[in-house]
Amino acid sequence: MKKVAITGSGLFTPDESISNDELVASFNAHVERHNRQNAAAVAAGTAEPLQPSSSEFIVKASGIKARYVVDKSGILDVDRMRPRVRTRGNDEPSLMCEMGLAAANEALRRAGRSAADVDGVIVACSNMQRPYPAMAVELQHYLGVRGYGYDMNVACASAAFGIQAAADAVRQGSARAVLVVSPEICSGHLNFRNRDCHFIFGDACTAVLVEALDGARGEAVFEVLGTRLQTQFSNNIRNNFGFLNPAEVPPRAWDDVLFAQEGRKVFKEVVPLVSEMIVNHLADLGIQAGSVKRFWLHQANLAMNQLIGKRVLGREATPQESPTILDEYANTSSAGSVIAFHKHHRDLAAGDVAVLCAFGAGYSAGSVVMRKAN
Ligand code: CO8
Repeated sequence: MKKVAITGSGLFTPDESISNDELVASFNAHVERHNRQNAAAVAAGTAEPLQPSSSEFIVKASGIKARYVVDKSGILDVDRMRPRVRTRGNDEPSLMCEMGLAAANEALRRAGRSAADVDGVIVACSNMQRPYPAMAVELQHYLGVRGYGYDMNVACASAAFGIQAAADAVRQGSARAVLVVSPEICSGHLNFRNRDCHFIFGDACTAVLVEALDGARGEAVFEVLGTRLQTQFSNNIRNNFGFLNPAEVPPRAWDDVLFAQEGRKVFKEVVPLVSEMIVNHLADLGIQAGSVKRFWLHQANLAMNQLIGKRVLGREATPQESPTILDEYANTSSAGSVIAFHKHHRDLAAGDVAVLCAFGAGYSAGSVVMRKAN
């Protein structure tokens, strides 16, 4: 069996960013208009007024200060409150493919590889732009990769699941190298009219190249010491969007096919699940948690990550040990932990051990324990 490594990573960040103040101004304009239009019903006691959002709440509850998005004006337009995405012809790359190309090409460049060195492309993310042809096959085509491509969706944990699949393929010799690409256009299915979640998500795309350790020539090479996956059914993060929506009787409400969650319950249930998974995974590999130099955690909530750090280390993790990118990017679903990895690995030394851990809807969680090789 071959030893396996992550030898390059790439990140696509949309040009446009929305601050909390900008998002809250749009949301509150919607609230004021709705309450004005429904003033009679509110006065009669037959309708509840909508409550305004606030930047202070968002930062305090989540740590999020801004988010990058594929279309700012459509989201902030009170008459629309969703991104505008140009409908593309079948003969041009999809938006997800375009984002994937940028991230994948950077990962290849950093790994010192080209498309000719790659045998597989896995698109691992929460939402596919269409069911088929698979996004991964389209991306493979535009990258010029021979071999195979397939899509997988395990919500926010998708990248960790993709890395395990890629590592298994390389280790067993069925592929020389596999790209794991996570394009997330979370703004497309976020309910910007829902105060509880309108601030949570942002858009981005990441890619990592997984190949044999032997012969790796990336700028920074991380040997994969082990991967672990876990799932446990929960309806606390749910999206009912699907191909049967047009056939469903009675039809669902417009907001029932968008992201919804019980944030408090998710927080309480996922923290112990993830902390135990990391502790057990490290113990099974004979690694002391205290010797781990970096944790690249899923970027959903700052307090959640601080608590996980505390449970794993028995003390608070420093910002260097557990870097945060959600302040700038918000929750980018499966891309989040890989963005943290991409932006915060260059200072590590050869021999340093680090953990990438992603978690989210399902529930689903995955950890990748790595050691820096060069
Ligand atoms: N402004 C002002 N007040 C607000 C707002 C707001 N925007 N929103 C809620 N409030 C109020 C509430 O009404 C409540 O008031 P009251 O106490 O009077 O009832 C009070 O503030 C507290 O509300 P919450 O209990 O909801 O607030 P929390 O402190 O729990 O914070 C969070 C909410 C930030 C959502 C927090 O619970 C959290 O982050 N939890 C973890 C969630 C998580 O990790 N989810 C992972 C989901 S992501 C994932 O898996 C990917 C899914 C697929 C990708 C989807 C892409 C779109």
